[in-house]
Amino acid sequence: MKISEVTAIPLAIPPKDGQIPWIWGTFNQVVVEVKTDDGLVGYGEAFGYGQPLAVTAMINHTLRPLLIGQDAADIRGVLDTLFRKTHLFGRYGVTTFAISGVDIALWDLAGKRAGKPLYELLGGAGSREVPAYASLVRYSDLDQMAAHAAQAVGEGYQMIKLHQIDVDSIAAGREAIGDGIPLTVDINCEWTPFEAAQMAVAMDDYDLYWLEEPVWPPEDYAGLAEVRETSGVPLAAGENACTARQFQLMMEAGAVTYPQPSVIKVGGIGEFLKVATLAETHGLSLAPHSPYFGPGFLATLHLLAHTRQASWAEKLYVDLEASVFREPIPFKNATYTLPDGPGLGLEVDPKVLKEYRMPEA
Ligand code: SMN
Ligand code: MG
Repeated sequence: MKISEVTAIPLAIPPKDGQIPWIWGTFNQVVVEVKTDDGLVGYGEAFGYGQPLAVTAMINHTLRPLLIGQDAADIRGVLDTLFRKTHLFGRYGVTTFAISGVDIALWDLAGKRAGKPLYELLGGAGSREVPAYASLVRYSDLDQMAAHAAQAVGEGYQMIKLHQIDVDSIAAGREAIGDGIPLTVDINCEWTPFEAAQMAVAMDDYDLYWLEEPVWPPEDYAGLAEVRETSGVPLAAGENACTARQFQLMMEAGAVTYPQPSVIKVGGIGEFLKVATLAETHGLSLAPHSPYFGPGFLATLHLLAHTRQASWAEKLYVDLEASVFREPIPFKNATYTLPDGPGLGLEVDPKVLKEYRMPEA
């Protein structure tokens, strides 16, 4: 079965009315559509928040010619070709985000061809129930932040992540959610290791389950290891790491308690699985990064159910005006039920792809 068409579709679906936009702009989704000569269509997603057109161009102009005519069933071989033929453009960043989207689409195709859900192709799942934690956006208004945190707990979320970066906000967040709920804080790479160690200790007065990406730059694994050791606070990081190679360096440096592979950035499903194996051999639990809404979120649910190395999926606490899927992902009491349709398990809605498609510059 040969690949006959590859198209990256950049989307801009706004949040529902009244919901706070994320500081990085719109929640762009780059959906990757791969067709084969026997009439099947697979969907993937490549990371494109803030910069959807760069990733779209990488797929449509650089990867597409390498893909047309290749055997869609040979996912490993195809991925190896993509990585080797693009390494001159930089292995870590847009190139690997783009490759991730293609990889997910090829797995979706493989599932559709076999008539099996992705988790079965991977070797099965213990349970199709996947609990989620609520990941709040960063609020400038503390009362608004506290109200959303309390609302999430009221809806049944068993863990909350804040993106606030000052101690007062963390105090307010803890007060809003009460003592029994694990609280994590995501800094998005602001501080030197010295500053980070001080802030980690100060924030840990409010009992942090993990502190996420406190150090700039994100690949300062020695700096993260220093913060982890001197503060004693569990650290999470990895959404800015691409390929299992970078995770290997991170884990060998002792940088993280919770590695956070992001399936639409790390290189796709195959690369995520390698990270899961690395984590297992280092005795670490995964905390996958998944503030997504489309095929990348579904792929994460399959991986979580299959690897059983993580307790929660990350649910960005925002709703979008429309979904790329015809049906919602079954969700109750802050827990998703993995769909068991073939491939990723849900059908993409072509009307939504058309209506929210961005013009390509
Ligand atoms: C994050 C990254 C990208 C988009 C939204 C949120 C954040 C997280 O770093 O881990 O949730
Ligand atoms: Mg993060």
